[in-house]
Amino acid sequence: RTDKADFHVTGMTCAACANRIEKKINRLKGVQNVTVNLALETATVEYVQGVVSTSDMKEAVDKLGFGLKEKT
Ligand code: 9UX
Repeated sequence: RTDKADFHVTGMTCAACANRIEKKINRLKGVQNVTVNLALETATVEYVQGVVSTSDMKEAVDKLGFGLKEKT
């Protein structure tokens, strides 16, 4: 089934940062939709459970030099 995760994003300083993060998460298999908001420092991801995990997303974004923290 499809799940949705909301994250706080750290380290973004310009609009291109937000685009880079969006593209990176979007490339992960099982991700269906990504929205990154630079001003709000948030990311919302729709994904297929069991295909990709929030840990996978954190790892991918970490490699770009940004931080993702799931909101609870
Ligand atoms: Mo903007 Mo972000 O020049 O990694 S792209 S700072």
